[in-house]
Amino acid sequence: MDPEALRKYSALHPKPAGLALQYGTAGFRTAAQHLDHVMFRMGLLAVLRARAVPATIGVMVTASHNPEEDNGIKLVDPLGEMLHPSWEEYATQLANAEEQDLQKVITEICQKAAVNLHKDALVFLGRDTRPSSEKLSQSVIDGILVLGGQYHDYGLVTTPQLHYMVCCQNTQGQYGKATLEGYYEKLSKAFVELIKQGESSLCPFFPCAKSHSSGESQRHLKVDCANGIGALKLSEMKPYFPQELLIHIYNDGTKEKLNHLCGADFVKVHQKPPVGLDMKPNERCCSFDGDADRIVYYYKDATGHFHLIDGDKIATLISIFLKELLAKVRQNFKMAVVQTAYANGSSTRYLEETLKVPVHCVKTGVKHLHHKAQEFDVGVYFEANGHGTVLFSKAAETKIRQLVKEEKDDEKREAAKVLENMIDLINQTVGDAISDMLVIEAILALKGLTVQQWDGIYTDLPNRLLKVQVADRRVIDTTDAERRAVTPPGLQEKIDALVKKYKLSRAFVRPSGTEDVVRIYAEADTQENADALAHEVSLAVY
Ligand code: 16G
Ligand code: ZN
Repeated sequence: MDPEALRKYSALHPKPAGLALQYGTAGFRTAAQHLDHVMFRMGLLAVLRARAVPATIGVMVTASHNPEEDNGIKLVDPLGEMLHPSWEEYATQLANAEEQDLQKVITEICQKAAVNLHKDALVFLGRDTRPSSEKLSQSVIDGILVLGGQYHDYGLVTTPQLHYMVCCQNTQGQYGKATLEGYYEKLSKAFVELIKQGESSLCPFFPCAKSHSSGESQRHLKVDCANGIGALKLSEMKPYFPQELLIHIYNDGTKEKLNHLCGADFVKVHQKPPVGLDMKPNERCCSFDGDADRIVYYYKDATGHFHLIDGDKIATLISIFLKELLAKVRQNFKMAVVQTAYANGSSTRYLEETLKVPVHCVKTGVKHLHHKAQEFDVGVYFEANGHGTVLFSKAAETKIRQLVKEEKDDEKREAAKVLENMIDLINQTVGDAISDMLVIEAILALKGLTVQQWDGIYTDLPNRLLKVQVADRRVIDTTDAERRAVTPPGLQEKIDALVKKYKLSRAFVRPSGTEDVVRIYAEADTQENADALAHEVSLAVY
């Protein structure tokens, strides 16, 4: 490391005095004009991480569903996972170091993490469509180069595409080719094969699929791309499945601002359709978020009533489908669903009692769900907000591929074939709106389900999400996957007493990991009761 070069380049990316940021659940995220030094320093950190593992590391410049004026950055670990928690700590230290301490902090990280400064380092870089992203990723590059690292800049990509590239690179191509064509080809080949399987009389779901795919109207899907990167990447991918799915892109970013009155977060939070997408009764629609790692579905019924199909219903649909196939391949694979406290109570009840699939609840944040899901042969995880994917254990994947090649029993082999294509279609590195969308579309086609039938699997309990500003949100500490408050003393008892007043009720409070607020969630038998309970709990928090 050349201290003089570090000083010189760091001076070109000065830290605003007094600014302290934290690497939170979604990396660093704030107003774009405050992030230049963070970008430079995360370039440095990515090189250190790449040398410590050693492996290729990813850096994504995005602020997901935040307003267009914001930006952010996240590091991606070798197999496409979120950055290891011990390195989140280093990221925070490095981002907040004063100019004169930068060298010292780097040396400390190198010592603590046993970084070999002589190793090669390769960093994969990607960015979203925010106006600030291009310049900010140049600052990341400056950081990479100062420490002698190398980089490959993928330019405009979705967050999950970057995760995919990093995983491909570090598994020597076993997961796929680390190019955009590689991603499009892998996913679309699996999708087209699934749709084709649905047309064969050997399909495990025959004749459901036949009736579905013959209905031309069922092949149309309206996609709100939040005026973001999803629009660019989805239009690049469309030609790979010209007939199987007819995609209509809305909010493509040519007219309006990113995430403005549209996108998955807007639709989920406001429980209403995005602006800029005209919905006819019973048409199937979905929304991506700003970096295309989240998805929700919805439709309007004949009376004009809006129906949201969130991450919980997506997890349920996928679980029903996979459970049926797993029963046919008869391998005793262990399957489970991972949710957070925000999962609608009806979804948990349906999964446990009707579908008889074990459900686990973990803390909010993709990394917690992902980690838990890795314990099973088939781990389905989704947050209610539409973040999620499915993980297959190596053993299960190997067995499924073997059944496809060698199994003589038609029923078993055909079910394994569907599973094999699902494995290839699913982005197992992280939740991916494009991949999840194709998974859902394939399932609806194979099972011959309409969006209304999917929605009707269970009825959501009415719920309300509130946020309140308190003097210090850290006074609230939670346990039991954030479902119970342990501090301040007495708060949980108050919540328990309030919950008892209503039927089918549940409520919890937790400090946000991304905003300076406390979040309150309540559900109950009616919307009035859910609203009242949430309000009463919010008063107890003050
Ligand atoms: C982040 C998380 C998301 C979580 C949200 C909760 C990732 C990639 N993203 O956006 O999963 O739902 O934070 O925010 O982990 P909150 O702590 O403010 O409620
Ligand atoms: Zn996102």
